[in-house]
Amino acid sequence: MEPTRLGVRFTDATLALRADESMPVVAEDRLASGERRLGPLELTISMAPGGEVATLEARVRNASERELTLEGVVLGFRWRGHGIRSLRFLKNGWQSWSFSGARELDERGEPEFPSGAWLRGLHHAVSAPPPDRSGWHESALATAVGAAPSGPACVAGVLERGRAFGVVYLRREGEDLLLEVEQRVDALLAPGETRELEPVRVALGDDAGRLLEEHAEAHGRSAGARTAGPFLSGWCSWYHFFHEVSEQDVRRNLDALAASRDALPIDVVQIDDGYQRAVGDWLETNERFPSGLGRLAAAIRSAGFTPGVWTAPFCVVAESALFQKHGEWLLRSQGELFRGLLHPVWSEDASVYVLDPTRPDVLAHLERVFRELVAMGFGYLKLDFLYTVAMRAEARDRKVGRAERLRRGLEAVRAGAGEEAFLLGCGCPLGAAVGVVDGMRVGADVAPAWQLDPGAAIPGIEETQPATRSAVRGVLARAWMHRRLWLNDPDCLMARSRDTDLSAAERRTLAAAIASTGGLAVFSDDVPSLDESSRTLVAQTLALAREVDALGIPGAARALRPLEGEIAQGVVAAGAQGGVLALVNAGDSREERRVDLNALGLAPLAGPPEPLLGSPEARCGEDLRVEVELTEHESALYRLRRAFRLAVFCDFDGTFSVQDVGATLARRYAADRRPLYWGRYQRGQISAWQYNLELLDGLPLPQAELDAFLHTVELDPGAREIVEWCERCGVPFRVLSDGFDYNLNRLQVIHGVRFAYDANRLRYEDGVWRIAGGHPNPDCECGTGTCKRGRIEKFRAAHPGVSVVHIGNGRVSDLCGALAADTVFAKDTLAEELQSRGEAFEPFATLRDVIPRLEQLLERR
Ligand code: 9PG
Repeated sequence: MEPTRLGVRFTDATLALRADESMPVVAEDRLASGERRLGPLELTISMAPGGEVATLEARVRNASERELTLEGVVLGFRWRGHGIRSLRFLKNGWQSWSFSGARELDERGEPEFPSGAWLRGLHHAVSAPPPDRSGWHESALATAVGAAPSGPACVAGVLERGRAFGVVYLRREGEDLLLEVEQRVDALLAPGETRELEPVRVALGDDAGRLLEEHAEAHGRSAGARTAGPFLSGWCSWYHFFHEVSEQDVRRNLDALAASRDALPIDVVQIDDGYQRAVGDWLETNERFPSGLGRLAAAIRSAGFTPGVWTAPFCVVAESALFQKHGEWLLRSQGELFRGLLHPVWSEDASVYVLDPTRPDVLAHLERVFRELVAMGFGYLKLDFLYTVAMRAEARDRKVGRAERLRRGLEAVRAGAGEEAFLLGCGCPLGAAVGVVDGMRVGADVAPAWQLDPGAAIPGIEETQPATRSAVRGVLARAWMHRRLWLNDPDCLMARSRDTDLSAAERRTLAAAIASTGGLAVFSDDVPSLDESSRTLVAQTLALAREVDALGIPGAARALRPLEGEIAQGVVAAGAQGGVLALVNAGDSREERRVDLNALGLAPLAGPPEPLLGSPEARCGEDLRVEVELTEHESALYRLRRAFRLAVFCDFDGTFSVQDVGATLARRYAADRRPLYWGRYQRGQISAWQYNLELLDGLPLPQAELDAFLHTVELDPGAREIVEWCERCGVPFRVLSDGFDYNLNRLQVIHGVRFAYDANRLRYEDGVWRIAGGHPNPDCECGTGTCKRGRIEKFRAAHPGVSVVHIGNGRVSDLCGALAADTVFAKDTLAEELQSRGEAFEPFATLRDVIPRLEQLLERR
């Protein structure tokens, strides 16, 4: 990969804003490290090549005496000698709903858009491609390009943080591939002013899927992605009730959800579009919601769920009080108010106007609204139609570019909502939201129909309009983003068999896409009217998504052959113990799906793939080639159990990590109460878990402080090695911890290590800890929240004949695990306790000492 070209697009700022971005590259030079003068601009480039990966940083200075509008900066590369006859690439759409799927890199380039620049601008960072991009293909944010189904590949993209929008342009030139990464800034630069651009990253390898994952990890790290939150499931009003939703509908469903808590365990109950008096006035309800938002949130909370609410924070219609009061807060275009979309249900004349976050008063307003919603009790905020604020329009402060407008608006929402609220981006340009949102919708809307009604299709954006097929395409194409940039939101499951045009096969396809990618698991049906088989589909999908997500952070799901077809043919999500395989036929005819599990590194299996969700049985020979025939729009989901002879369970606090997180926190933050409860615990008056509850439940330890503390937690010097060794040898490794999921999630991200775990649950509520036992076992004397013996016994029942190793250091929860294991590695008080009981164990100092012993155990079996 050779750096080739550096170019800039700019205009004289005294000119009025052009209606589109068709400004060509006006100055260019060779791309190399150092300073370059391009016309009135001075560019400083630094390149950090690292083997097969290069990261470039760039800075632009206006070296002239005039104001300039910096439209964009181009960094170009040439990939020589890839030797691929027919190249394919992943086209990633600009915002949540935009087309994402694989395409052929043909000679023609991006097809001409049939419906004008404004409409194109709903789904592209650049509403009208400049003439010099004709014949080029494009992908927003990042792309993978290479051979299909497998072979050499290149990933390139912009590690966005809200300073610019990245677009990667691709074109074949003879044997070479030209690859130009553009950053769209669209902001005014004063004389002498300097701007940092976003980092650009380019990497080569032989596995497009793996390259995309590494790219997202690098992006997440550089942008401070919020990826460590717990798994989330929920119910949403939209896809059954749509705009007509009423308070009564929500309450009926709330009651049904509370009554089905055991069968359908969910966290969030989310009210969608339809409650508000007018778009823009988010705190006031219409006549269908007589109690108002606050009371409804309280009802949801007292039923034991997290209340969630939908808003379109930047959208305003003429009917709103906000519009009447603050017409001056809106983006404009050529002397008129700018329209971010047309929506006949929201407004009499369909016009939807857009707030201008370059105004401090608008930011203060956003902050106020979201502070108020959180004060009402909403902990989950779905933020919709976010792209509108980043479209080409006139803002008051022209020094703030389009990506930055979105970023500032989102940051104001975060400032108002606080650190604990879960923010879900929807209709959102992806990159600019990394580090602010917790979740991101990664596909078009699902719908109770597979395909869009042709009568409703808008030329050029058909593939982005609500349809289950389009949603599934995006979810598979963007599976690699999960837990690297945020938690993926695949959109809602609709499991009902009435009031829907989805066939049973299509419902299973949607369920399989949600379950196998492990993101948010939200369903949207009228719960009281669900029949038994639909309820089962919901329950199983939620449980499987939870299981896939629990395979470890970052996310485990990987699309099969991501460059091959427009819609990936399936997903595999597996750890050493196994996982799930989804095979998808989004086509309109019967098709055979084949996958070689051996080639995927999953051999040996403990048995044939087990059909889930009522999927058809698959053929699977000794060679682990799986074959199944799928009818149109049908998918099959399988559980894969991998064969292994040895399994390792490892304590976390003081064993996998150096410090004991829970004990340190208790000592530091509950010092006053600790002696009292410690005494009670020592005397056997309270259990270990009750001790935890007394000290930690309600702990007012601010999240930022906890995070700062977690950053000081070190891992055992052999921690990473033992995980890697287990992965390499096909030995399941699982952390068993009487600590908390939140901390384990954070620490996986902080240390870039991935492991599955069982632990207790920790949530923040009103600034304080709320803890819950993860796996208590009343039959065990340990009295912990996560009984290690219970976990190990459950594992043994499912895997008879497997030799179980337990590694630990503590006398309470680890003793209980140790006594249930075949081989015990012990140090500290666990070693003392076992010694005094005359129980066998192997002493160790660090996990490094354990690895050679595991090797012997594996050989001996
Ligand atoms: C509420 C809905 C739901 C849904 C969101 C968003 O292209 N379109 O016309 C289009 C319309 C609606 C839409 C997406 C696209 O849905 O994704 O979950 O909240 O708004 O109005």
